[in-house]
Amino acid sequence: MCWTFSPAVVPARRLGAAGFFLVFVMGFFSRLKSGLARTRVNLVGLFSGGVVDEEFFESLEETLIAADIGYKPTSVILQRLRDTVKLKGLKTREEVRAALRDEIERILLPAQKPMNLDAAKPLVIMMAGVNGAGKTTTIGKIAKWLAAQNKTVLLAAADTFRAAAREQLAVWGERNKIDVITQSGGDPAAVVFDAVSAGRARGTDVVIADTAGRLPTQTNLMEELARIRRSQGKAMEGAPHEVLLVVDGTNGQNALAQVKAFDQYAGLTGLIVTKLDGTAKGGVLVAITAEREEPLPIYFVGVGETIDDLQPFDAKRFASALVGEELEDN
Ligand SMILES: Nc1nc2c(ncn2[C@@H]2O[C@H](COP(=O)(O)OP(=O)(O)O)[C@@H](O)[C@H]2O)c(=O)[nH]1
Ligand SMILES: [Mg+2]
Repeated sequence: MCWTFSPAVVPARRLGAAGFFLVFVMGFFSRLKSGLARTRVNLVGLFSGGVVDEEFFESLEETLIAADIGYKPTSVILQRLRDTVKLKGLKTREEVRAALRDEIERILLPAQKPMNLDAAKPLVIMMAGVNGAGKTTTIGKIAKWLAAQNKTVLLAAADTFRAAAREQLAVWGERNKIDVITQSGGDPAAVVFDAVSAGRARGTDVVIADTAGRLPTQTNLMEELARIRRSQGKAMEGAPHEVLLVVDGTNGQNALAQVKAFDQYAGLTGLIVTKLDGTAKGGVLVAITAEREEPLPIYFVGVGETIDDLQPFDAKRFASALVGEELEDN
């Protein structure tokens, strides 16, 4: 599965010549792992040998905080790790690494949930996020992923702020041979209304609405997002069925504030975290998930710029990749 090599070139370049070779021959898990290389690098150093003592725990704590796991989740993880070390009599750092992987996986697992593509027809998905988070790129990637599952897709170019945004979506649409609903007028609510109506009329499986980037502090734009959401409900009862926040993984802890604000205005149903290939802050997924008792599903993670660089989120794989363990590709 996923034996394409071109998509992996981007993270590979960042890893230098050795990384290039590695990525060239590797599959699914390795792509995630190479993507998380910058987050992982400090952890790998910690686990490369030595005794399990107080100094080790202190370095581990610093490293987890540096990976943007956050203070509170880090202290919970550390406490549980110390308990496990005592209880099970763990002696080696390698054993602690496995225990850490289990702790991270335990936190992330509730966020691992596949999107139910058959919840409605069309299933209407609205994308939201700050500028440059990766919304439009991710829509292209999801469209390809959906097409591979024989789902018909219609895109709504509701980022009406920038003409370039419409064109960018049109290019993604062309590449995937998918229609894009646009309007010369500037009202994003009207564009999504049209797109959902067209999706219903055509019997399309999935309608995905792109929206303009906005900051949580831009109250009028956040209110506009709520209006865009309502407009989809007018075209089809219950729509949008998914409201996804696209979060730039390099934003680190700021992602937490984004989740809160976008949820408040638009009622989020899930998350996509992008750019995990270029960040030392991959731990932010742990921070986001630990924040809520019932965490939002993380449907996908983005690990590169090309169309194949999107993976359904898998808690175990992510935790293993983060702590630098080996797992079989599949
Ligand atoms: N490295 C990397 N770049 C990404 C990823 N997702 C998106 N990008 C890049 O981020 C930039 C902004 O993406 P875009 O989709 O236009 O963001 P938007 O403003 O939210 O629509 C583009 O250069 C994308 O190629 C990712 O997972 N990894
Ligand atoms: Mg965009």
